[in-house]
Amino acid sequence: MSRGLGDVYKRQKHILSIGILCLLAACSPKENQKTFVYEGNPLVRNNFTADPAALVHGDRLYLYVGHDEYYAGQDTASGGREFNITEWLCYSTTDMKNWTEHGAVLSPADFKWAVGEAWASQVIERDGKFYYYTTVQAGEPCVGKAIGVAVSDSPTGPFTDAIGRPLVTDDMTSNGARGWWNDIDPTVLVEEDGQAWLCWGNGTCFLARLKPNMTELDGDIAVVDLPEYVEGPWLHVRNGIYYLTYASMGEGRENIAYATASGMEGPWTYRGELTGMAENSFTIHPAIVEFKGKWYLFYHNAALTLDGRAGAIGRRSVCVDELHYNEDGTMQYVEQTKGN
Ligand code: FUB
Repeated sequence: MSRGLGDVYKRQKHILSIGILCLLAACSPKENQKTFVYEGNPLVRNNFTADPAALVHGDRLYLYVGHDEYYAGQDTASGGREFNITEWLCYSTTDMKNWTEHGAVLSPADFKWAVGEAWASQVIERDGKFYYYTTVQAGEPCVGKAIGVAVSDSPTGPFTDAIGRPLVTDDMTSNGARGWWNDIDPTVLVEEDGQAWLCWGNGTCFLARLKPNMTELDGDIAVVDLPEYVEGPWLHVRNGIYYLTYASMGEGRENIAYATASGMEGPWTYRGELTGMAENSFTIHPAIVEFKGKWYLFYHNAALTLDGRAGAIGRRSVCVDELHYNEDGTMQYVEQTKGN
């Protein structure tokens, strides 16, 4: 009798071990996925990458970036044509040191109405679905920069167009200084009570509620007045303080500044610069998340030389530095470091 019980116990232990192994296998990077170890900034060194957006899900931090690609003529182009971004890439980590490459997870070609160009994005999770809000160039009849939303059951895709049309088009907002290309750079925040907000814009910072389905605006589009606002807003909340961090105009190039409020409807109080300008780059673009007890600021510079090509306005590199808060909730100025 006691031997019988021992056998059952051994068998259960065996089954448990197999279960744990399967779970570990499912959670670890697949064999054909490439990995790399963080060696300091820039974080990604085998591709030019820009416009970081970070998402923490479970034990893992996912980093979504635009893939800055070289094209002949890039170095003499101007007016936004310096960029050649035809896909968004995803990387992930469980410890900020060992990174897994998930490759391209979305491309403008995944939106039937798009005619190319993959600018800044953010991915967020709600009720088990992952929503990819992103900037794409829309074709007829909504010509101009537009915001699309794709959805997936997994943070690494596949993502598919959630609504078959842009969520925000040029005709929905006033044009301001940047004309047809001011509807770019979406950021999304879901409050504890479930209210979701979409914020975006170049030259003007737009803000609107999202319906619970995450794929329709709910009500009017407001404008948030922020000093030296250029683009790249990022929303986050910590201890009841709401933060709107953005690329602002520094001395001829962008730096990062931010404002805070006690709620999404404002009023927003300007809190000053969070960083200086990025090395060798006209643009900079913030993403802020808490991961395993530490806060991080992701941004890009253009400090990497890859395949003999120096960093440039359209050949940028994502970096990360730690972020610290003061007692009163303001964020401490972040020095852009080499990270090692
Ligand atoms: O990458 C293209 C554009 O440059 C982004 O949409 C802006 O935020 C700026 O980084």
